[in-house]
Amino acid sequence: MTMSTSRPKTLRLETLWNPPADGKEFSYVLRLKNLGTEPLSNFSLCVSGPGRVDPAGRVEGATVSQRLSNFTEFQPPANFILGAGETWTISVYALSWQFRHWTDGATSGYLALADGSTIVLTIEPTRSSVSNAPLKRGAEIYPVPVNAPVQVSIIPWPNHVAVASRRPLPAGFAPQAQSAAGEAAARGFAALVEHLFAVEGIVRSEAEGAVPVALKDAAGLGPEAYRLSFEDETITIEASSQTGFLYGLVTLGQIWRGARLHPEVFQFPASGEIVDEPSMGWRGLHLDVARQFYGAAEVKKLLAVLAWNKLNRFHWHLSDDEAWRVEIDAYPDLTAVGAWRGHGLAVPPLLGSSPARTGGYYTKAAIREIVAHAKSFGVEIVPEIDVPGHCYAMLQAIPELRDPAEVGSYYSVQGFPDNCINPAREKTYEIIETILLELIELFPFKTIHLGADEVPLGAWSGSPEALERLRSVAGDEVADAHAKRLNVVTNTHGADDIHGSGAAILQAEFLNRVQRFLASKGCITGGWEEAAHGDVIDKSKSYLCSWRNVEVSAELAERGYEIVVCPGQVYYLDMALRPDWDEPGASWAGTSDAEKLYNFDPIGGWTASQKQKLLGIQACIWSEPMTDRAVFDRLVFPRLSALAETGWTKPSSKSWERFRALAGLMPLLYGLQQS
Ligand code: TNX
Repeated sequence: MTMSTSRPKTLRLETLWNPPADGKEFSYVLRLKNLGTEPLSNFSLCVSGPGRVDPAGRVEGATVSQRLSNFTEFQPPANFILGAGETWTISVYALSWQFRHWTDGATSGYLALADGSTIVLTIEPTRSSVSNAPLKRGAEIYPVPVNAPVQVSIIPWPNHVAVASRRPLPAGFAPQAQSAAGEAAARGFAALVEHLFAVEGIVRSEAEGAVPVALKDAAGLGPEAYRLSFEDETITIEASSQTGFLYGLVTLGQIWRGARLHPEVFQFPASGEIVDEPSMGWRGLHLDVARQFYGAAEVKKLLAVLAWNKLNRFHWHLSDDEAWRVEIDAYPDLTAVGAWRGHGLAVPPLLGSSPARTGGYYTKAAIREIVAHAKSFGVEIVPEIDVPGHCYAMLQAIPELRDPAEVGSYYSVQGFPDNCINPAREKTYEIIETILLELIELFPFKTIHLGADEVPLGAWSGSPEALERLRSVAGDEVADAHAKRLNVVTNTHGADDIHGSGAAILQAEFLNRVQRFLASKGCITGGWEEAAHGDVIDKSKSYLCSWRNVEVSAELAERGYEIVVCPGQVYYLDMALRPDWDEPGASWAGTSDAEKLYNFDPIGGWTASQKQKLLGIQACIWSEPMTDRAVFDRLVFPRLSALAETGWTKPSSKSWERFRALAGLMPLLYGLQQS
């Protein structure tokens, strides 16, 4: 149980990163200052943030009494008293990886007292001894220039633009539908602009001066295509589907906003046409809601932002080691236990969460509403439950997913022990299939992502049930070798490559069976690239998100997998914009600013036959560093729009200069700009 939590102003935690220099090793220094008048005793210090203290490494000034991934509890020396005005200094000389950015260090800290209560500390972002630069937060805005290279403002840039002359700006628009698809699009568009730009009144009545926009069915156009034409005061959108009409309206809305907000730069055309359709079918965004929780209101606004960028897939990462976020009727503990972190709970306050119970989950009612909302914005949702690895929270809620006779430990790359559900147990399949049936019922797109990433090399090496299964499918030699991995610490410098290992064979057993189950329910299975281990999933009923690099993507396409390209170096939006300390985010995969992302070719070096396997591209938001919503806006925008243009616009029509001139008009999620 969580006990009371207080937050006095008199206790302060400062953290400092000293990079290695002049032959000296690095250190991470934590200083607890007692600025009050009372001495403090009988306490321990708990911190969390993306960076991880190595429990086996040297620590001065304290001992590490608990560590789970990035959550660390430090004990002071015996009988320690922190007197008024005094400072307790802890120096850590071993970390899972060296810090590079200001968001790497502790983002929350508290004291745990002997009676179970906690004291929340005032905490400043970690400083680096070699950088005094002000820390960056908020989106980097590209101001609209005085002279833009184009006269109409549209992102992603359409594939055929032939508009001319200028007419007085309409006050707004009144779409006039002639079919159910047109009507649905008009309603979706009204909701969209209400979400994003309510005060502007883009959709309004003729009584308020709106110009009518005729929505006409045109059977010959593709499923996301539209033709927008301007002629003698008449505006017409032709399309063959709801999404086509919606995209035509979005283009019209964007042109209107440019001309209204920057009348000296952009025009509203009086004649001509825009004929447009996307070059890639899958233009997505992945959001990790496990590491940090995003409420339904945030998800809905994000979906509106996707639609304004003509992005059409939302990959919703609903579970991970740190939390389980979706209501499942058959297993209420998944959310009762797995959706919350806090001091003394099954999952401690990881990644900057507070000692008080924090987190949350989506009820089925909330999910249905979000799915319907997404549909009206032309966005299909792919839910992900990440199995068989990344299951620490799930295992806290449903211990039957583990072999009861399992001994020893293995660790994931993020420092979670024994975080994989057991592929050799019948019970595992019973539970997973029950969960999947509930998910299938919630998500009509009938595509379910099973994760399958980053299973540790030593997974299940202490499970008699798993070893027996391995022995029967791969023989004694493989099983004996796998048993020897028990308690061997791996994953210390990036995720293990488990190709060909016992862990990969057991994972393949699991995926083969679960993928067949999903297919029997008419579903496509998604997976991260590791789901290809053993080549066991049916390539005609699955797709992979390939994250290492474009060479891996090409190789998987060559092997016949359908591919969504999302290389960490450029499309992981938790990667920092630049390598500097003052930039938030991570950089284990690389750094890329909006220009680099814009110019990146996701299918560089692919052969024509490999290109046949391209579904499209997506950006991935992993949430470890996103404690602060101004960090979210900085990392996601305008890079998301740069990705959207890569997915939509033909390479020959792309132009960074034009994109930069228009990007400032695109919405942010929280509206937090760099000051
Ligand atoms: C890798 S690549 C992960 C995630 C982390 C992310 C951080 C992959 C499928 N998994 O678990 O959040 O790196 O950048």
